[in-house]
Amino acid sequence: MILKKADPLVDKLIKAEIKRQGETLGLIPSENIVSRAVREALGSELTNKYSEGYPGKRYYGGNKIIDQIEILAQERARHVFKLGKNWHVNVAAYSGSPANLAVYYALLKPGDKLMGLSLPFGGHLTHGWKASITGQIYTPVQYTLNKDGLLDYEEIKKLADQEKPKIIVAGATAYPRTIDFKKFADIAHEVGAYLMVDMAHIAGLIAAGAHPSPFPYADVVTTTTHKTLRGPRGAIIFANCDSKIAKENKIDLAKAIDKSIFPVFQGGPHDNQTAAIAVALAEALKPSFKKYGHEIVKNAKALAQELKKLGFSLVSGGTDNHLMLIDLTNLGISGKVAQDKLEEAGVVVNRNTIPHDTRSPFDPSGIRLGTPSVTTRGMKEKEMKIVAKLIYDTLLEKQPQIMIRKEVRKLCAKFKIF
Ligand code: DSN
Repeated sequence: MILKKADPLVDKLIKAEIKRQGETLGLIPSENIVSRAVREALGSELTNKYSEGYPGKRYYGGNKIIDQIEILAQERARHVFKLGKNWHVNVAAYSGSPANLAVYYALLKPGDKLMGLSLPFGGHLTHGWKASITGQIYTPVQYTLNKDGLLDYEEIKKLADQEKPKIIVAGATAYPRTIDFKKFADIAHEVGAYLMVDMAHIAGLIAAGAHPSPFPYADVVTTTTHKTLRGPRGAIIFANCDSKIAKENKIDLAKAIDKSIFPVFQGGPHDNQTAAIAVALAEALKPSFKKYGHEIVKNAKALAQELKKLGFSLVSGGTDNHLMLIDLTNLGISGKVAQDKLEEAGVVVNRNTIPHDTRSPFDPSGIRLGTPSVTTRGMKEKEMKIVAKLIYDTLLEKQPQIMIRKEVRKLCAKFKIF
């Protein structure tokens, strides 16, 4: 009511976006729907505060309460991922990209080799892709996937042995299969590299026990907090204080990473965001979140299976996690056309390159779909079959688009967000 009066235009736009989210099927695997409690913390008066520094070591007065909030978020993060005191937790990074860059700054010198999964194969910009500063300041070494769209640990090992990177990043934005963190650790540690796991996409699955944890193996783990973890936008960096590689390099991981976030990359943390992260982490500690994480995977498997039944070709043949990639090559439509058609019908996905794509990233051969949001809405395997059919009818033009849009609205009305 207050916003409506103060700024009717922004109020109207927010309401339009709420309506759009409510009436469409959000299948972008990096998106989710946060609780009202998370939104309340995010929209709280904590945004009024400046707190440069860390708990007990602030550069501004008035931070006694903020300190408690930050410590609470750190402790909850430790509980969610079942970590001992040897893991240092930094919850101050604004988001995933600056968190990753801050880790590199802490551990690398300009020109050092940074090895990660190539972006068109499902990696991330910040894993050393040439368009990102991470591929410009550091020397990128990029691994890819085999012809079946799978990580090839022997090839990754060969590349690591040959290039001797300083950091190997394990983690992806478009990889539908389980990642073997032990294999990555063996490869990295044998060449004296740090294993950094960017678990952003699968953090919620790891918290729920629906994907193996990287913590027994990694030197550093980064994550965003807004994907499967279902919190506000933000990031967490975890540093393993027992890291042998760090000790060999005489680096105090915790100190180096904290310093890199502040004062090297950032000024004051976003305290409202930290509080919202703490709220989301408390939610992730509940038994219902465990169930949620497993349901995301069950739904993804059901959606993948149904899409395959309908004749779609999926990269790697299916999924073990929350996402899948449809290879549209034999349908004769591009990822962009598919994304646009689906959006018209009320199904929101993102176009994506597929491994060994011959098309451009702007108009690639695939689309990426995931189940975190629809699972939050309460949809189950039965609904995934309906969703698959709606995608099929849209892309193969089996029904007039207006009819599909109606069906999408009806389904969304049964599984309300707000
Ligand atoms: N943009 C995110 C995603 O969609 O996967 C990664 O940061």
